[in-house]
Amino acid sequence: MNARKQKVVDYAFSYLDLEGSGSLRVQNLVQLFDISKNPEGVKKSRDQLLGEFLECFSEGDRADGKITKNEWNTYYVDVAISIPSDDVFVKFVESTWQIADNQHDTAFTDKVKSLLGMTRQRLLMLSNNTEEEFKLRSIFKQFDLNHSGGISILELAAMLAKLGIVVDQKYIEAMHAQIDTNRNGLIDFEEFANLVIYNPYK
Ligand SMILES: [Ca+2]
Ligand SMILES: [Ca+2]
Repeated sequence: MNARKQKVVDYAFSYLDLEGSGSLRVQNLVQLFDISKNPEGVKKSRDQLLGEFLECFSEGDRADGKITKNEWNTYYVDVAISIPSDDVFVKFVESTWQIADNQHDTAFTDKVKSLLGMTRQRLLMLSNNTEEEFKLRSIFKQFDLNHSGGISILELAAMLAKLGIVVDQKYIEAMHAQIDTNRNGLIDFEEFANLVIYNPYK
């Protein structure tokens, strides 16, 4: 694999290893595995792709339900052979794991981090610098416009506008993905409180 391919493969691993444990769980990845946005040039079906993916982690030492960084690399070395184009390969890895475009670009991630920091500051201002749960809950409710119990990407966009933070949609999506740690598509109260209280995105 050349440097460009390696970079996205490394990034995908760290992106998926939420707890920084150094290995990924096959079971979790199967649920995420997405081919709906595969770039042109990748013609295989989900069953085929997932089959090859699972096959790679089903032999000997590799059959323990976990994927180490090395095993991850081994898999993608094979994939890279069947997808010679760097552009197609990068898009393929991004779309499989729903990594937003450019997210592994350092300038982009730095900007997302600083936006998260800014959002946190404004939320703290709004709560008069208290981190008390009832106060945070009432702020959270204001931004959960449809009372679904979670903040969607659209609701996050409205929240940021209200906080005076105006940015492109791609940043909003990336911020949402960062805050939504359990990846269910909504920022629930715990995830919201994490952002405000712990500032985990320094
Ligand atoms: Ca909602
Ligand atoms: Ca969530």
